[in-house]
Amino acid sequence: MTPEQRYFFDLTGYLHLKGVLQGAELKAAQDAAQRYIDTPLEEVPAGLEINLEREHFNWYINAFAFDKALEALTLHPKTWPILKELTDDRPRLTSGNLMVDVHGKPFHPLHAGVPGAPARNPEQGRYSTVGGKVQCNDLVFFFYLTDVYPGDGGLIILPGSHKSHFDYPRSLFYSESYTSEGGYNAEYFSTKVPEGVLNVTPKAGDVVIISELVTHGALSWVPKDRDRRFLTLRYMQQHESVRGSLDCFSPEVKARLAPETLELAAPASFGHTKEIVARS
Ligand SMILES: O=C(O)CCC(=O)C(=O)O
Ligand SMILES: [Fe+2]
Repeated sequence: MTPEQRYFFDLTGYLHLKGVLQGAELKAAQDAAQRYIDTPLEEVPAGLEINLEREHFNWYINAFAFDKALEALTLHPKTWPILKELTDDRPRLTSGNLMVDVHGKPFHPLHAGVPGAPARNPEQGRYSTVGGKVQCNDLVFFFYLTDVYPGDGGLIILPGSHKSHFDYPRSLFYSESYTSEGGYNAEYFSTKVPEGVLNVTPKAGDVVIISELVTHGALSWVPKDRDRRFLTLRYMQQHESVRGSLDCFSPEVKARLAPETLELAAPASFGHTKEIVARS
């Protein structure tokens, strides 16, 4: 990580890396995503799943295991040094779905992966700095496969909120986006960007990295002729139990993966150094 990246990530809770994927590499990832999207439901490989019913996105579960061009992104040479630093050389892949945001899906309300004070639950996400380096045990890397332009909608972030000392008051922004019972309001749509909220507009090939602790969500998607596609790779530290689950991928998914991806996805003790880490 460069000093600029380290400072910016620590300050804001996110990083926007431009042009990580280019040319044939980007095209291969885009084509693989298209092949998954075009797969008839009855032909989806075992362990993978297309879910078009969920709120906010069309979900293409375990897309990273669908095609080698997508699997390669989990250990991409441009994001790997950042992943290693942010996990203190203890990376573990815990999820890799393709999300497709289309016009008509509701607003994705502002949320953070871990509500409440970390002290209450040791399994909750943590963000700190040790020895001049960030340590974060809950990270999301969004690999963008399509362009987002200002005014399109998409990802919103409250910069700096990963270090907030207070719970996010839901009445502050988009107050109608939650129901009175506290659930997501599926009838709510918004494309507003009030002061204090940041709308990130990546282009195809860009990567946006967030701490899951930063409060984030997504504006309703405006274009009718284009969708928003991104591979969402979630990482934790290898010794974390991923909130109760020690095995994040089924045998069918694991059977499709290269040995180094399997090692990346494997839990390990705090003191263990993974081969993929030792060699790089
Ligand atoms: O739509 C987005 O860009 C945000 C998605 C999101 O909140 C998540 O995957 O955790
Ligand atoms: Fe999220």
